[in-house]
Amino acid sequence: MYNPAPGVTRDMQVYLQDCIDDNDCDDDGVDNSSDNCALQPNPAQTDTDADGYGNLCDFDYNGDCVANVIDLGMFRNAFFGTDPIHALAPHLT
Ligand SMILES: [Ca+2]
Ligand SMILES: [Ca+2]
Ligand SMILES: [Ca+2]
Ligand SMILES: [Ca+2]
Repeated sequence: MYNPAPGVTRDMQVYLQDCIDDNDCDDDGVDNSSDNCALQPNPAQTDTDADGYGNLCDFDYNGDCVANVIDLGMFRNAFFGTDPIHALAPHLT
C-alpha cells in the first residue's frame, strides 16, 4: 500500500494506489508513461502544437516553455474575445 505523506486523505490514498496499480491514473486507456496529460482523460491525446503536452493540460499558451501570467493573460483575452472556441480550440473548428 502507498505510504502517504501527512495530510493525505484516505480517498487520496485510494486514488494514488489505483494510479500505481493500473498505470492509468485518469482511466482514459493510455498508460501514464505515454499519456500526454496523465491526470485528465484525453483518449485522443490531441496535442495541437506538438509540444508533448496534451491540449487539456497545456497551459503554455504562447509556446515559450513557461506557463506564467503572460499565458494567463492570453487565455483570458481569448476566452473573453469574439470567437473563444476558435481561439482556444482551433482543432475543433
Ligand atoms: Ca491515462
Ligand atoms: Ca490522459
Ligand atoms: Ca501541447
Ligand atoms: Ca508561456
